[in-house]
Amino acid sequence: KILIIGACGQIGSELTFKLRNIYGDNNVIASDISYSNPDIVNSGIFEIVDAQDYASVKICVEKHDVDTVYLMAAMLSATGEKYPMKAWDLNMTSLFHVLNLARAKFIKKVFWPSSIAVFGPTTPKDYTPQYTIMEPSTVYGITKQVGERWCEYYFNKYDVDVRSLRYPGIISWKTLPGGGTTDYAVEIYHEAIKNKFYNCFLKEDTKLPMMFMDDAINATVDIMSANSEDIKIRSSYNLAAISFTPKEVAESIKKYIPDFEIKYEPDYRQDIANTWPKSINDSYARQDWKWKHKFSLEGITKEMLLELDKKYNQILKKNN
Ligand code: VAH
Repeated sequence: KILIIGACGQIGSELTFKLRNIYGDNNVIASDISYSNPDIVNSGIFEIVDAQDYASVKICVEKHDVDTVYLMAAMLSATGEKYPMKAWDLNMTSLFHVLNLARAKFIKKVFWPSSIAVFGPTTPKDYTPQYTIMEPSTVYGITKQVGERWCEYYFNKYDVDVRSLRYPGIISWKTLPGGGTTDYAVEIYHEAIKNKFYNCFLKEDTKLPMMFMDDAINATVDIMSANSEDIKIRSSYNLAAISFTPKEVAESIKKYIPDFEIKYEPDYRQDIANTWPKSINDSYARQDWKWKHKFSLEGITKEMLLELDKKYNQILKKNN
């Protein structure tokens, strides 16, 4: 059985639906610290699990005979800068609990998300290689860098089958992200549909690695279903699809909503984005377990506007 910790979140929620489609509803247990996402809570087996409480995780694992855990609970980059110790505690304690359950053989396989946030201001920014200088300057990035070291240590020392991906910014329409720096690339579509205007918290030329949620979910399913011997990197794989700037997103939206307006008022999240790469070299993922992305910026914009137009107008129709 599969347990998703943090199933109410941006990635966790879509991972829950995808894994239920593949493995069957009764084989996937969704869990989170609260009932914050009704779509998840009401659509299958749901448990309250506190990822920072070893007993809470262990009880759920034993109750449902779990052998695979996707640990998707974390505090992201922007919120992490506001609450550094909370971000460190949540991101690290939850990882140790899951790794130690695997070491003690209560579970067989672990997925843990890393991020391009492991790279810092001294990392080469263009086509950032898998192996390079990593001096992350955000709390979130530090937790991802040290988490990768622990994942590799538990694989080498205790034979724990833990697999990880350095996700770029992820764009989706089903569940809003929380507290990320790349969240502008989600908010902009919602605001374009609702108000035809977006006040962007990053500068127009801030180029960042990005990916549509479907690509990120497929990569996660692919790496977890690959043969163990094909997973040659046990820290975390670079993963890439496309890179773009807020200006490029705005231009792609204007093709559908010609009178869409955007303003740029950079805030503290600009300082975070400035430390991250512009593009990522993910050749190891493409060679080791045949990763390839599908969605271009045009494809993302079309899908996002189509789905959000349905979502909001349906609400508008219902309320009229
Ligand atoms: C964040 N969405 O913005 C996350 C992600 C690369 C960005 O790690 O913090």
